[in-house]
Amino acid sequence: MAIERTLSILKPDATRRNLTGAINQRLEAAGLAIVAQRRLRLTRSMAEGFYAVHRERPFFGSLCEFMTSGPVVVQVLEGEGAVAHYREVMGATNPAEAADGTIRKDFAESIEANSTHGSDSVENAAIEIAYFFSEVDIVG
Ligand code: IDP
Ligand code: MG
Repeated sequence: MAIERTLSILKPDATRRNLTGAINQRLEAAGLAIVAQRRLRLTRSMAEGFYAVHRERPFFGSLCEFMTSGPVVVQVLEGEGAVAHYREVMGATNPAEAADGTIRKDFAESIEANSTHGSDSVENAAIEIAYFFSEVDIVG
């Protein structure tokens, strides 16, 4: 399998509960290297742009409100098959359906406040990484 990069976001419910270190420990233990990382507060337009694919969904407004409710940590993760691997490490979108030992099972508060974002394809990972990082910010 190829070395890939994926875009991760530690969401406001995670930063609010001081879970950045605990989640990062899971990532590194799973063989996902944090090759870029930045903490910021998303503006409404940044959140709407990032989640534009979901703009027709009923939860879009609430999701953007939540994503701007506190700081986030945006990260680039690198490793073997990192896109699919991180999706496995995160678990299902709804923590009630997430497998034991996954980040969302252990940390998520709800289907919306589910602690982490991970890109869903290599193609989207490249787009999402470029949304937050320049190539010079990523040190593998
Ligand atoms: P994913 O994060 O597992 O890829 P998506 O379907 O891409 O899930 O949804 C993006 C985000 O929107 C989720 O991580 C979650 O925060 C939120 N979300 C998804 N489905 C719902 C829902 O049914 N109600 C409220 N929020 C949702
Ligand atoms: Mg998604």
